[in-house]
Amino acid sequence: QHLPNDQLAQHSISTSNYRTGMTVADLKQAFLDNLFYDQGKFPGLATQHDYYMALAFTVRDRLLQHWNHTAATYTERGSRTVAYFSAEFLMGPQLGKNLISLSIFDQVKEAITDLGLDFEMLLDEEPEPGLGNGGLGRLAACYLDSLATLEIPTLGYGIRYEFGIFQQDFQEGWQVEKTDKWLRLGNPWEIKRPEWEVEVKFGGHTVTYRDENSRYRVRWIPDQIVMGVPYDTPILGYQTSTANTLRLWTAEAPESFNFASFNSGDYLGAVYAKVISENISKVLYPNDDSSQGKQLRLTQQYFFVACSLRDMFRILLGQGIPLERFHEKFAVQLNDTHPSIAVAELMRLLVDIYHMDWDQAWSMTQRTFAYTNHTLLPEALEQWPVELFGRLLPRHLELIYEINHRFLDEVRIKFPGDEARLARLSLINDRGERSIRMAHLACLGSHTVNGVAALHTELLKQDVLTDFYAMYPHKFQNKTNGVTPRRFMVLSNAKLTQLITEKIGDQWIKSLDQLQQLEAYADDAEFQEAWREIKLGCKRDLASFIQQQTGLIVDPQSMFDVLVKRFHEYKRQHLKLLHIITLYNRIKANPDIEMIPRTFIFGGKAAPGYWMAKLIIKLINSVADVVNRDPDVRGRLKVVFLKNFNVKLAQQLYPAADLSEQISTAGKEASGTGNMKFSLNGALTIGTLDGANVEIRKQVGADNFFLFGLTTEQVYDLRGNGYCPRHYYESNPELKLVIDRIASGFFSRGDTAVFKPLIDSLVNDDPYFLLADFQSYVDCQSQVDLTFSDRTAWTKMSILNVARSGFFSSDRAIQEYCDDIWRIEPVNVDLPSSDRDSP
Ligand code: GPV
Repeated sequence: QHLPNDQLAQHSISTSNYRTGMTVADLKQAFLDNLFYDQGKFPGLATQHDYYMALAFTVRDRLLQHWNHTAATYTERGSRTVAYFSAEFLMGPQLGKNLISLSIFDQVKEAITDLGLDFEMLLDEEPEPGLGNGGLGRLAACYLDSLATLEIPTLGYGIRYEFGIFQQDFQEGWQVEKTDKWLRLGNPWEIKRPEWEVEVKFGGHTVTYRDENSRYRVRWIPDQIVMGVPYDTPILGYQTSTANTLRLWTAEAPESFNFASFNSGDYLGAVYAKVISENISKVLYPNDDSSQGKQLRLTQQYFFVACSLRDMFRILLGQGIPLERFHEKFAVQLNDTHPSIAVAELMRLLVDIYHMDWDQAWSMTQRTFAYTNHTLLPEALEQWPVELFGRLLPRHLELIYEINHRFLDEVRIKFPGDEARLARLSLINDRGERSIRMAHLACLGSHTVNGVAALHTELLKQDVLTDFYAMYPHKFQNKTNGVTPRRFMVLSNAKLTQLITEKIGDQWIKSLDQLQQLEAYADDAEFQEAWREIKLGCKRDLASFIQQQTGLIVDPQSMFDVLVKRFHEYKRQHLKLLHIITLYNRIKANPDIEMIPRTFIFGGKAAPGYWMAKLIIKLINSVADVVNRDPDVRGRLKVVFLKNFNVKLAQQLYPAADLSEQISTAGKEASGTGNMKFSLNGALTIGTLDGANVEIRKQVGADNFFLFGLTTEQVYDLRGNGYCPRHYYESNPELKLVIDRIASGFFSRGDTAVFKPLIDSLVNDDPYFLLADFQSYVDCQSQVDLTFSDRTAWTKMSILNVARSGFFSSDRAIQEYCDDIWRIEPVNVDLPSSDRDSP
């Protein structure tokens, strides 16, 4: 039975009482109330965490109005909805972000401060929800933010990992990993929805049978069943009434399953089966830009995709929309190939369960999905051995064979007699161990395929997906990535936000292009001074954080030169290191040499199984040890490696950076998004023509960007003509000295073995062309120094970088997805009149 809607409206929680009121007095009362009734604590016994929880619940009460009304509106209207499928959502802390969205940051701060508590400390108390590795997961989070802000009905679908990305620590300079128990003290932002649990099948075999019309059908007889239970988190739009939902799935054992073993006395066996089921959502795979090929990973992928599609059918049918309109109700975006098994699963649901004919099912499937590719690296392109795949998903394997069969017939018509092309395009890779190419399944099952930066999309068309481009050129689009200014400017850089708003008003927060108006102040001496003061303030804050974390004292007047991102050889953190050692060597050779003081700041995790990346981390820490202690350096160079880089730390770093290092080998970084966050906080970029760097340089102007290194084409040519890194080593004395110093054990207390694998790789192979780019990089860094010593010139460039980076808002990116891929319109959510104008 249902309560009539008008009852709901009449008794709708009103903002005039303290439970959801927005005045400072209401907020104080509600906070104390939650401390008492939810945490069951009185102030004398309460921990920082109790205070954080009480505050989080106070905020949650205030967003439920938005959340419930949004859900009611979408349900009533049967609104077209984006379903964003992603194995990762790197959301970052929610409290501060929600305060900004609700426009109650200042009131809440006042209420908490009035009560005698440290507001910043409470914000800091929130554990990071690290359900992602890096760029891909953070992009999903920025996109949810923009979708809500643009009032687009959206469901984010993914996995509620019990352990997110590991916590990084250092032992003797080596990375060590600790499990991330982010849920240990409870998560106030999620609501469990056990009533919407679904069953997911695994394994077993298929049988054929004839239905009532004696049509041939297939039934899947699984040998394992797992329950998926959804947990919902609200995603507030910025200053809108829209609150969308992030729905993450947890695996649980079915209550009744394995009762047989229970009754036969195999109690431990039954419990063991339960443990096995629950392993599915236990831990996030810590690999970035590379696939591990483990069965558990495929299990995770199918688990969340199957849960999500089932959930979408429940919603569809619950709204009385006929099955045949699934693709009109939902636009599904596949965030890389991780959820691409959805193509086969939707076919299975339509054909096997709903008995739709193949052609209609396939047409609906292709109209439902769109696929975003995030990488050109061969090791990241997922391929599942047919063996493994068939054991876990026997019916899906049959369906993929059928899809492939029909597809290859289509290829034969378009390209008669081209056997080589058939082999290249096939969903099945026949070379070596037979495997399924998930990128091919994703391309084929989608109406649109997009890259994440202009260069990346071009390289997809010319290289990685060139045969698909030849088949379906109309499917390919570019959608350059973007980042949300709400988190990465308003929340993390309050002073800069205030200064900008004083000059151009506050519309830029929702229309980032308006930052252009700042150009008028680029030469204004007073504005420049204020701009510099803000940067200096952020650098002071970071300096005190560094001292507290590492004990190192760094000078806020020095240039803060920042390189933060996941560790990967293609991202070339070790090229930065070659530069640092070059400067160090110059000081050792000539202790009185004039040098612009720099603080080098590193951050980032390496995949636990990626040995070379871990060795690079060790080398950074070893160089830091030597350089920071050497009295000859006289503080001119400081090397800091901040452990456990995550969203929280990122928010402290971008505002304090002078120089943003974006130094990947050209043609390797699909886009990058950190590059955009730096630029929007007034850092200047030193970078290669890779990923979105190309577009940043175009937007801010070549004069306001430090460019170095080979182009993609030059890299291809050099590789084709037999690249010989040793030649660079032998002919460049400064480079040789750097490499020899590392090899000699200078940074490792005489140990010549430890860094040998890295040195050998560089001098003999150098697959990422560090030695080829070394001189260009070092020269460009001298240019950086020269510019930095002219404060006015530097500040002007910094202002222009911000003024011209509005393009990199995720709002712009999402608007393009809405217009060109999803064909979806906003839905305005109206709150009951009593609440509309609050606070
Ligand atoms: I594939 N990316 C990532 O973080 N993890 C992955 O597994 C894969 C891609 C990244 C790319 O490396 C970045 O260049 C890009 O900016 C980001 O995805 C978002 O598109």
